[in-house]
Amino acid sequence: MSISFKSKVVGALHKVGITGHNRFEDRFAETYQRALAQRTDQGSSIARTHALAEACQSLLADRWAQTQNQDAGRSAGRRIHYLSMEFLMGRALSNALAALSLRPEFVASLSSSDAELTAVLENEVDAALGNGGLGRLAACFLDSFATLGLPSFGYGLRYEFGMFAQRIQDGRQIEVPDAWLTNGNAWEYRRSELRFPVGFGGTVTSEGGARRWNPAEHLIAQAFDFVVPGHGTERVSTLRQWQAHAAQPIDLARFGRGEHAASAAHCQAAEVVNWVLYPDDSTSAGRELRLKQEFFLVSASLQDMLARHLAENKETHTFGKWNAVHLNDTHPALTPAELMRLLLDEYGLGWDEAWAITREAISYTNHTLMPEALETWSVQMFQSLLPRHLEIIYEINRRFLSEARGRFPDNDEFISRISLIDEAGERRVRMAALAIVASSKVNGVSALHSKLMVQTIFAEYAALWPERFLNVTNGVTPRRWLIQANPILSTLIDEQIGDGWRTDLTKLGALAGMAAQPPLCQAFLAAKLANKTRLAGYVRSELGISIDPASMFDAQVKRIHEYKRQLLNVLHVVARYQAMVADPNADWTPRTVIFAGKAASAYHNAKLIIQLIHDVARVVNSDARLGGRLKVVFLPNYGVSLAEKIIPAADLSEQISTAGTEASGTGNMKFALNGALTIGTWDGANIEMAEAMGKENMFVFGRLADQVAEMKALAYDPRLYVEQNRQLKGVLDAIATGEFSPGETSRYRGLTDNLLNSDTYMLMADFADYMATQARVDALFNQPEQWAQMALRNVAAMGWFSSDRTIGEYVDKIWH
Ligand code: 26Q
Repeated sequence: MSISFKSKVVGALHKVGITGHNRFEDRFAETYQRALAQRTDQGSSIARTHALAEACQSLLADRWAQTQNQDAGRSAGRRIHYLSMEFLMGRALSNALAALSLRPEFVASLSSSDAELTAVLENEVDAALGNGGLGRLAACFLDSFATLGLPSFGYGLRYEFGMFAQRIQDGRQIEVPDAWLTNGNAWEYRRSELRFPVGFGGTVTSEGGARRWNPAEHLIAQAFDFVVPGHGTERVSTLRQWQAHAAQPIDLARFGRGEHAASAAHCQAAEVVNWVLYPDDSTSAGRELRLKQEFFLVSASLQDMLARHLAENKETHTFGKWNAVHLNDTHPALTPAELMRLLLDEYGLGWDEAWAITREAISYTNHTLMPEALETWSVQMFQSLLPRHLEIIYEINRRFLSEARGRFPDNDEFISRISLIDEAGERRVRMAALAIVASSKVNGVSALHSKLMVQTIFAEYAALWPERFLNVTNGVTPRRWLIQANPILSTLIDEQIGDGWRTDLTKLGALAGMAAQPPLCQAFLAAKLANKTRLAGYVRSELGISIDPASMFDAQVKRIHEYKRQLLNVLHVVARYQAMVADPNADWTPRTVIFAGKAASAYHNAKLIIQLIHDVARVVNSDARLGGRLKVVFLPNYGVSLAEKIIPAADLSEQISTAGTEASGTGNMKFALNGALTIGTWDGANIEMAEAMGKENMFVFGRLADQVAEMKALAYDPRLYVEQNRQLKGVLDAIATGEFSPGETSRYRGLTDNLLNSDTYMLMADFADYMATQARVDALFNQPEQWAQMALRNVAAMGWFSSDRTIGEYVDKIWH
């Protein structure tokens, strides 16, 4: 470095209007310098990334201590504990710099160029400890907890390997372990004093009337804290992640006998609990490990909460009053059983008092309507791993069913449907039932989903307790999904309506009245083009494919799942391709169709869809007759950071799930917030978005949820749709006969036969409407100013979809 670091920093501070000495910023500069100097490879950009993270972390530690002090008093109110097996945090550095108001101008002057700054930020690996929407929602919620200043903790597991990294080889997905901790993690803080034993297995005995669990083994749960900074506040939230260790160190005697591996076998067996995040379709193999993970999270978190509660001189019986414990889906649904065990067996409370505390504390969010996705655990496995918890669950069930019988006498069928134990076949514990019975409130994640939830999967429980069920529509944090991901659009919005929207997203509404102004439309299009150009550069460097930033960027990025219907999108692409080849001189609107997403490793059809996208892309992208007016790209390894690149650059957002299947969606919100138009079905949160922006500002198509249900009930026959539609028949024939897979002509017969014979997700029924709607999309894209107006109306309507609003509703209606 030619000029001294300190003078650079002071210069930078002047540039952003911060002056003075011995202040926060000076400390940051000094900490950064020290961290950098401690690294032997001082000049490298990786060293800078680490040093910057360490400097931010040290400042955040002050805020953490300050927040904990504030929250310890009785005046702070109730604490929220958000239990989740998944937190998809993505990168932290850019977010931390923004939260600490040490933003780009400042950092830029520490680096020699913008490119270097970008490289420093891009070095950071994503914390990808989640599968998809549910995990990212938890991360957005932590951001809102901190920003809204709510006393709160997120609780999760410190997985050694997060969501697998996706590689593509010959068009096929390959899963590679995501070894995200290899280079260390500057953000985590090991809380050596916070260790709790977690038992497994063993027996239950009676001691003077009381039950006592004698576990066969204990693991130690060690806390690692990740500080989540708020924006526009010094408040922070904490993500506390548990790491499993063996209770005993290595066996020195065995080691001495030369049995090196055996001397540490129990250590490794303990740490297996933290090895991997389960993918969402996991098969029965390894299910026991998943149950162990779930209990480990629940037990350590509850012990931590109780210890804090008592350390603050609060009484055991007020635990529920001071602590809200929220279950992110049923994955932590052992919470009521473990809390009851702790209160009954460890703290000696009576059943009624313990149950009242448990019910007061717990609430639960459901994220899916698919009956096959509802978690159940075999009673036998429960018995061997958690015998005392099984007893408690039986007792909860006995009391619950006796209450229900009182209200619905002589209705055994009803009783067997609501029981916590599924008695059909191998007996199993129904985790959703346990969560509902033990919760004060149960919510769905969009208006439609919450309505269907009480009409279908949870109808019986809703009949018993209608007041227990409610809706809280999802939201996304505007800090990451607009301010950080899209600085160009953010600046444009500042210029139009001031920067008040940055702290109150509903202020975006002011844009609606300006949407018709031609100069604003032009500026919007220019901002979009800049983001598209950046993405085009990324696509070129990753895939070697050149795409035209002037073409429509049409994006579908999310987990690959049949219900999300990436295949319907592919059918449209093939239909368009065939039509273009048949009439190459027609006035085709240029399109770039962008896909990204991971398929669960055991999900055969999802993996085939990825391969089909690649096969179609190869044929389409190399067909000179199209003159580059249609391109298809699949960007590998979708995750938070890739989403931050794709979403700001999209013109069109594909949200095309079969109506009634997507609980909410949150990608849909991120796209609209960034000025993409949506082509979507009347499903999940698409509906509320359309209502907020006016239905005329969204491209809505397809059968409605009740029509889907009705057609299913009336023996739906997909072949009728194919016979009536020559274009659809041509598309299916081409795929089925191997036009895109000449080396293996029958590769996609399974997929096409499925569509013709069962078509569970009704692609055939929605195809014609989808095609017609895509034609309307093309027509509007040819009128850029009209397009921009509609996109601006979309942005203006998205204020309500901030996760700050969502969390506000949870606080009012659920957590109090
Ligand atoms: C279950 C058992 C064993 C192993 C894994 C799982 C498992 C893991 C993850 C089951 C489900 C998930 C993830 C579900 C999920 O992401 N759901 C999405 O949640 C979003 C936030 O509410 C919604 O917007 C999406 O609509 C919903 O699909």
